[in-house]
Amino acid sequence: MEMENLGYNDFFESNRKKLNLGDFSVGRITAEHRGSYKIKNEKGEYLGKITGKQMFNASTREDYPAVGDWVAIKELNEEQTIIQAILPRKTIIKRKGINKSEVQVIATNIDVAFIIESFDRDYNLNRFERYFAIANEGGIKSAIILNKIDLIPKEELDEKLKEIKNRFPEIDIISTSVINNKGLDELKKYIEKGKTYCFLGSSGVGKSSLINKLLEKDFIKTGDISSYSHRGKHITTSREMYFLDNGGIVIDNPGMREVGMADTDSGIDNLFDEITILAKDCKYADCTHAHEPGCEVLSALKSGKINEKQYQNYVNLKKEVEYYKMTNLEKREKDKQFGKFIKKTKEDLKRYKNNY
Ligand SMILES: Nc1nc2c(ncn2[C@@H]2O[C@H](COP(=O)(O)OP(=O)(O)O)[C@@H](O)[C@H]2O)c(=O)[nH]1
Ligand SMILES: [Mg+2]
Ligand SMILES: [Zn+2]
Repeated sequence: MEMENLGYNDFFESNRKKLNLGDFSVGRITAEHRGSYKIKNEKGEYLGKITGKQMFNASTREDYPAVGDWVAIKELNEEQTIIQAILPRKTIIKRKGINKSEVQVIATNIDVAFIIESFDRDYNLNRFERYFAIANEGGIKSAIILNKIDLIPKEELDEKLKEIKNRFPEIDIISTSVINNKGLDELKKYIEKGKTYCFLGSSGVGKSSLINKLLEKDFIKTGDISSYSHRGKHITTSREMYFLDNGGIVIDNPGMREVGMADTDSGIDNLFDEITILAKDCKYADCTHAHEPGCEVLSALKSGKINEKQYQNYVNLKKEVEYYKMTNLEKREKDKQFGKFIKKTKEDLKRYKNNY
């Protein structure tokens, strides 16, 4: 495969020269799996690892290679390489984790971020804005893909498009349907040779389906319409780069839940949406998701769909929201009871100490 079609250009070449990388080859990271990287260059495809020294010197996630990176490599054989260095990144998409110190690198050297929403999922203008912020921060242009337009009548679509244009006049919008092949040609034309496009959006909006259409084959597994009522069920695929016939490069991403949370505001919101969807299917309508049988939230926690931190965050937040929703009288009552409880506990302790 030609380096140009992998996205290589003067920017990376001049940095390669500056870094005096000698006769190391360069390749692009197309996928990552537990510390191993898939790397592609004009000679072929390799599995790469970083050196112990690199690991030792890494202080944050950003010091590790990510999908999209150009790296200098030393080939061990036809299949394996050692990553020697990461070439300076042109752009980066990253988000803060639940712990503010934790940063997740989603992808690097991206030209355009496609922000995808669909009407059956969590269509929301604010969500677009949050994604724009993530892209902007990394110096990346955003474009909107409005998918699944087959699900709403044309008048409603026009209404939505007007709404988006009013709010974000400078952003390109492509509306698509994988079901009746609407907008796919437009999307193809939008994608330029040698440029890299990252697909971002919640699980189930149709990122993988769209990429399959662009590839003109069913490469990536997609969700079936099933248990999440009429919502597409999400199938976990890892983050991976795909190469289109016209020379364009696209990166598929797992949904929000897998990507984890962004900065606190958006993060909690998204997490809330995701878990709220799960909670709808709990056996009991008033499920507290603490111990009840048939609790979908707990089973998601058990299966690793959500992690302990996210679960705790949700439970705490829910308590807060519930407290907030209480009337002032109820709050005072609750606080008074809590005060009584503290007082009683202290007295019990005193008695206990005096007696023994
Ligand atoms: N009605 C409709 N369903 C779609 C469309 N695109 C994708 N889907 C369905 O939505 C579900 C989720 O799609 P998928 O590509 O896995 O979403 P991803 O999680 O964003 O990668 C699948 O069941 C798809 O068949 C579309 O344009 N219209
Ligand atoms: Mg997918
Ligand atoms: Zn529950």
